Amino acid sequence: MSREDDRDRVFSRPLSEVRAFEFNETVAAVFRDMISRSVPGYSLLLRMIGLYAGIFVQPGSRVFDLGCSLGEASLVIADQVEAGACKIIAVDNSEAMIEKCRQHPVSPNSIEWRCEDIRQTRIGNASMVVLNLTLQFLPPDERLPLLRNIFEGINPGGILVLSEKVEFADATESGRMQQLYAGFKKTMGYSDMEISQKRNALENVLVPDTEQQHLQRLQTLGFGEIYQCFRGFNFVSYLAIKV
Ligand code: GEK
Repeated sequence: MSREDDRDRVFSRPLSEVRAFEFNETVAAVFRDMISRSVPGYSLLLRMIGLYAGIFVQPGSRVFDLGCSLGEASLVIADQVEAGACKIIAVDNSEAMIEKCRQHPVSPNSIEWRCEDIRQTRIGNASMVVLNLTLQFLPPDERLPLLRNIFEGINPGGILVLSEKVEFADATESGRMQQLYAGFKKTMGYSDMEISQKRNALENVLVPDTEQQHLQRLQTLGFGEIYQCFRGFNFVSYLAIKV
């Protein structure tokens, strides 16, 4: 496939009907380009995940990458930990995504690619769990139960990495961040029509929480240290440590 074929053009033509966004084959084929141009700081988020892996992954433990898409976070983690030191379980319920992960030219033995709903994944002996831009796709009332399952499966000293698009309670801040985020996407080469059609497709599919909701949930669960290590416009990433 040429670089041009990898370019995200999913919403570049006027659509008579904008359907709900799906992680199907069309999206999987261009996903690397789509996420890199849509999430401010995406490559930095991956670097941070690699950095955390070097510090927090415990020998003999397991690492979970939940909603792994094309497995970028798992590949970065595998690069940071010694071969055989831990098992990385990369989970996504999109067959198209997992199929592409399995075809990856360098798929280390330490990674198990799993096509599964993350609500069914049994978490245990985990020193690191990654939810990099995934929780926002779960129905809101299923987020706390998933996070509780994760918290209970994390070893003392282990971590959760939670990156999300966020909403703002304050109307001025909300409007400003939407304006800046649309401006960011334009700098990344998306047209006004692409931005607006994608926004419509994600309506009710990606439902963001506020920063307060995220922090409150992580505190309620009992994470002893919670740090917001990244914010770019309306995207944040937390490092939560189970002490
Ligand atoms: C990255 N983490 O590149 N079970 C399993 N997978 C799910 C579920 C579910 N219930 N719901 C959504 N997904 C990645 C990027 S993308 C973020 C994550 C984005 C999967 C979905 O199929 C998709 O691959 C991923 O979560 C979200 O570091 O597209 O904004």
